[in-house]
Amino acid sequence: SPSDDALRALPKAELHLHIEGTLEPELAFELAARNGVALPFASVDELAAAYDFADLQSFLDLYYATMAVLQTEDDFAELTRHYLRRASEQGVRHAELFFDPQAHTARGVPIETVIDGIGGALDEAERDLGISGGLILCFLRDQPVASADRTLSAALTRRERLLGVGLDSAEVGYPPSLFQDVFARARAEGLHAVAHAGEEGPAGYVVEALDLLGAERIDHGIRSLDDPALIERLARDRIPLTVCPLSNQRLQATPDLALHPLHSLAEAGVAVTINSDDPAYFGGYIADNFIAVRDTLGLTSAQAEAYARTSIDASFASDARKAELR
Ligand code: ES4
Ligand code: ZN
Repeated sequence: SPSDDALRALPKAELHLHIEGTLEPELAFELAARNGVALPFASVDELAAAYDFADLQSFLDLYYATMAVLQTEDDFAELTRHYLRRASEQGVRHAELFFDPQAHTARGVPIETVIDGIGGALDEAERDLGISGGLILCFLRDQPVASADRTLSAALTRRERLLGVGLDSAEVGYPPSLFQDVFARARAEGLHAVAHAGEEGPAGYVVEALDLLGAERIDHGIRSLDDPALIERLARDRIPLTVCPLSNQRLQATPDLALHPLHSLAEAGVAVTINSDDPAYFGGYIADNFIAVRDTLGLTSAQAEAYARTSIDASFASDARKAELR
């Protein structure tokens, strides 16, 4: 099977990464001190020790609390610079970054501060590291639809910065159908659409994301296996799933990495990609996910190359850029 270095060297696209989920404890404490924000932990070690999650909600509580240290445009740029440097070392050549503007505007941070900070660092990485990419604005599904609607309107002052919209945060009880109108408005602006579905929620949420939101990719989607007709549809229509093995393990979305459905989905003909979700919290970046898959489920060189190639095909990069990356 392929070496760690071989897995790192494979050219890949990162399609499921929350930029706020790349906030490492060290940087969190540095920004907390710089901005005079109190963290509910006394030290880097104490914060890192809290990364022991029972489910999605227990992670989200810590994720939203810790990101309060992000205040200025430079904070967002620094966070993104740190991530892109690590991503480059892990073979990422194209990165589509999720961000959660409502989690910042709720704290009084203007959306322009968020978008300009992350976007500026992406421009630098394009120049200095040869990484292409863009931003996907995620609506928080556990917040009111009216808030998502206001967020989209505010973000349209930076329309040229956005690749698309997505849907994240607590899933169960917040079906995609709630967001049908705001997704329609985003698509009318020419934005791509993706959505988290079937992480903890049912396969029916994946169907809703496709039918009602016009989702072009499904983030996670592992519960799709409960519905054989849906699996057939995903395969036939080439709807990619952005799967995150270490995340699923840490949040106990799957009982054990050795039982993860990644290969089953691929063998059913679904376009599956391997991604990192919130790498600072879940124990690794994208190549670390490939390595963990190799060590638990097994991963041949041919399989690893196929997953990496699928990530490029499933990206929103231009056809010219995809040709360059393959
Ligand atoms: C997330 Cl793992 C996951 N699921 C849903 N929403 C999220 N936001 C950040 N990470
Ligand atoms: Zn996610």
